[in-house]
Amino acid sequence: MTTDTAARTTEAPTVRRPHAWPWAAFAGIVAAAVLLAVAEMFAALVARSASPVLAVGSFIVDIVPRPLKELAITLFGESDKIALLVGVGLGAAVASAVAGILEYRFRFVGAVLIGIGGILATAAILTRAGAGALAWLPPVLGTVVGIVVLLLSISRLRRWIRAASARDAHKAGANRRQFLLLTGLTAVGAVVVGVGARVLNATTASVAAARDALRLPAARTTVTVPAGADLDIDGLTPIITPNGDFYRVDTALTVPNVDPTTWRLSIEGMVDTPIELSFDDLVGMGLDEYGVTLTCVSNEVGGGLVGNAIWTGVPIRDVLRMAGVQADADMVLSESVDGYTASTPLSSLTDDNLDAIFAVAMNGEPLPFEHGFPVRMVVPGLYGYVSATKWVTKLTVTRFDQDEAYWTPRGYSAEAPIKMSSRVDTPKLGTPVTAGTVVIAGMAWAQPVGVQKVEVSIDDGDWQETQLSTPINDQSWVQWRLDWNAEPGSHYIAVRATDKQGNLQIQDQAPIAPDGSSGWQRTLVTVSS
Ligand SMILES: Nc1nc2c(c(=O)[nH]1)N[C@H]1C(S)=C(S)[C@@H](COP(=O)(O)O)O[C@H]1N2
Ligand SMILES: [Mo]
Repeated sequence: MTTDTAARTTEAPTVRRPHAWPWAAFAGIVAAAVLLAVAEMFAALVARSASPVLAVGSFIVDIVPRPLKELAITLFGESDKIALLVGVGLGAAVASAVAGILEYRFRFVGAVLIGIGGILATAAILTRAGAGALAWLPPVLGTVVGIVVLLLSISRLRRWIRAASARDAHKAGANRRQFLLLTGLTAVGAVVVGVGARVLNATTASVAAARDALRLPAARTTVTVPAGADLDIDGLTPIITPNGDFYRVDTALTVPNVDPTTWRLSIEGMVDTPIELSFDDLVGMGLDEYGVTLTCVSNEVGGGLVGNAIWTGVPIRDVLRMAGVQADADMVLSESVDGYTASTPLSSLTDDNLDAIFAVAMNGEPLPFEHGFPVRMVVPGLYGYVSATKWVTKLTVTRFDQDEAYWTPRGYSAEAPIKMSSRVDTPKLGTPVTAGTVVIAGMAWAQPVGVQKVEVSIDDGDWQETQLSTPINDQSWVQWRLDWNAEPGSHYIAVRATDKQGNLQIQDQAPIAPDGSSGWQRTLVTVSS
């Protein structure tokens, strides 16, 4: 007590004038945090999808130009979405700090800035697919509360600084305490409420339980993986990709949670009778297994955006037949619960010799959430972006000259058959091998025709035919191997495939846009003595 009083008396004559800008910036950031927390809280009450953080993030994912998207994937890989959210967060923090400083210098300018931010967030939310009727409410309420917090705290800050300039120690102290109390408490409150509500909004518990409880009827026919389908070589990709290792590509910031008991599939557009199926209706049509290799258009030559699974499902042609497709239709636009769309040629879905399916299981278990639970499409021979719609909920039978899909205006072809490709898995660039007999091995695919042969050329020498694994079917990739007598030094290994119709893999190099990469992989390997 005594020392305290002593300290105060010695300090009292010099009333320190605080640095206004850092405090104003802090007030701006607190106001933005309040905006987000209040919006998130009301979103938890009225509209789970109205989360401003995710809506703005998703909006940016959709408007970012393709080269930037590719750069983000190159830089951050699987963490590209986390990087985006961190980027959005940092951008919002800087903008709100600026709003705080401006509000301090020019009354109401910061408030207008926060208001503009709120309007942009509201617009991002309202333009998301599946935005409910009340989706505007959370961001609008959040913006109002955020602006009030900004005005109150900046006016306290101004009083504090005015009193400090006037050397009124008592008044300065009182206003300082009020400012710190207001911003401090609201900051803590915003973090607690915001994080709590976000966690609540992201709750997947009920759908996860529904997936665990799901008992699918046994498949009537199963895929037999023949003996010799997997050459079982060190460093070679397994012939069936385990679900946990399967590549994932989609535009979804958070994985959609779709409850199979409320899920519906509607078939609309150019059909005789629009129909709607429940999950039980679909599964009740009878399940069969299909082995299909899925490939992403973004896969570079030699890349890993490709995987093979045994899918359990129902042929799409059987469902289309129930609705009755009209004669002049030539495309099916499939739509996900999150608004993503793909355009698939109608003929690929109605062909009796090509098993395009609605898949409900992947390698013997219900689809993992990231791979489209409860129902996705799988079409042999077409890149995923034009066929493999996950979380699918609607098919519109239409025409290519009437409708377009998500990626079409973004620089990718409306139609995109998978280009035949082959790659070397082992030996790997940067992993030296020892001289002597070295097994060169890799994968090759030519859906839906099938791979006839794979050839390898060492140091641009003669093409040597490799040994192929026993194919599961023509829709699935194969493994290949070649024993090589490796001599010390650096060597080039090139690989190319030929399909069962005698077509040679395209040698000309093409980038992934607009319809998939091509070229023969040529990889460098170091052999030590
Ligand atoms: N709903 C939805 N489905 C989608 C996509 C998407 O962005 N959203 N991406 C497609 C693309 S580009 C590919 S390559 C495949 C990938 O499927 P996977 O993630 O199960 O490997 O899903 C397709 N289905
Ligand atoms: Mo893709």
